[in-house]
Amino acid sequence: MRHIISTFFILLTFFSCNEKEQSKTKDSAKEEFTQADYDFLAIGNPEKMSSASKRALRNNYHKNEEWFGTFRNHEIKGDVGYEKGVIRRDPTMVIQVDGLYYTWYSKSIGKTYGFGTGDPEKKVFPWDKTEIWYATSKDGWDWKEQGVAVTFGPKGAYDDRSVFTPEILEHEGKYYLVYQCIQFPYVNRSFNTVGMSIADNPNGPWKRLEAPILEASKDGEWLGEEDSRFAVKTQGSFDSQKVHDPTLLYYKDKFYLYYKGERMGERNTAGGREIRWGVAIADNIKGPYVKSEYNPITHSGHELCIWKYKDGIAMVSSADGPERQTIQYSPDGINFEIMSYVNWVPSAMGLVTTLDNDKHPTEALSWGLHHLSKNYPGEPWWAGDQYLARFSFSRNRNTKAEFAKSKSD
Ligand code: AAL
Repeated sequence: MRHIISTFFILLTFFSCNEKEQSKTKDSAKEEFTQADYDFLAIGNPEKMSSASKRALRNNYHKNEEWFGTFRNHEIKGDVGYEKGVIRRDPTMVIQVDGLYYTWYSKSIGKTYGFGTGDPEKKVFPWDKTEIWYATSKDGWDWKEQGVAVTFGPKGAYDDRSVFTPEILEHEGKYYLVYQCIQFPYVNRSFNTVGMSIADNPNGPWKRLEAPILEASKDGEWLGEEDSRFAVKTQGSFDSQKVHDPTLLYYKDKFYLYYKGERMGERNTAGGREIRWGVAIADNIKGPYVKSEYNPITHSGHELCIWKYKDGIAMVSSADGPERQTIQYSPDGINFEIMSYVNWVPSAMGLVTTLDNDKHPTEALSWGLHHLSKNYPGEPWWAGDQYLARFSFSRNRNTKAEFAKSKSD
């Protein structure tokens, strides 16, 4: 009997503690919002809230004012603007060395034919048979092309067909280019890899690593023999076919290699392509890079645009998925939340690394480079040319002073 009574008291204590815990959680959830929040959002009666009002409170948009703004496009001068028959695309971040701005990008010359020509030597995409070139500028407007930085690897190597979509990281006096690689032949079912080249000077010479630093997970299963990347038995992980747009950041004493993944048998979702991002983390800059167990870390976006802000990581999600055209922030580099929505996102943004990122949430976006496309009537999109341009981001004019200034502009 004594036994039964003591068990009863233990259970009673457990349930009353648990109830206290629960009501504490409920209270703290309630306490997150103040009368000022309700007033700002014009919520007259917090006991009777519509879904939209609850979402507005939960998503905090009224507190994220400083993350909103507008992108604009600007033409640049010099060698890397529009040139017929020349592809210049996917610029890296813009770094500054000895007073000169540097950027690297994919460059190729010659007609694109698409897949299925029967000739494996023919260029299939604008970024096929592409090398990594670089340009410099004194003012960020007038750019001078300097030449090739990284070319294809030797025949039979992982990078013997195309090296493209580079990103740059300067770390402890050395320069690291990370980029996509394709091995011959380039077919619809090609799996791509991420390569790395290292230099002591931004003008090179660049030394490539013998092996890629990241590979597609290849854990889906193709259906049939036809070269279709949509015919699959199983799709596999979010990055089963492609690891794209590598972007390397030094963060919390480790190297964070962010990338875009594409699955075998890609589907459409939310009116766009099935695109997700992942991250692979290493202690040593040359790897091994270990894919995070939390991947995928986004369910939207296209070319990566990612930067350090305060203790966390911020990013712009561009073209695809339900969260396209948003700016997001994560306190730990893994768990991103939407902070704002934007009207239009430039393609393949290369941010400027010398800006004072912590000054303002969108300071890192003040200006940078991106690419534009020129398509020709009657030709498919992939037969068009791409060229570099400059973007800027201006904050919404919503303080009284800014509004007054905007009227006098
Ligand atoms: C871009 C990027 C990658 C793709 C191709 C060239 O938008 O996502 O770089 O491979 O298109």
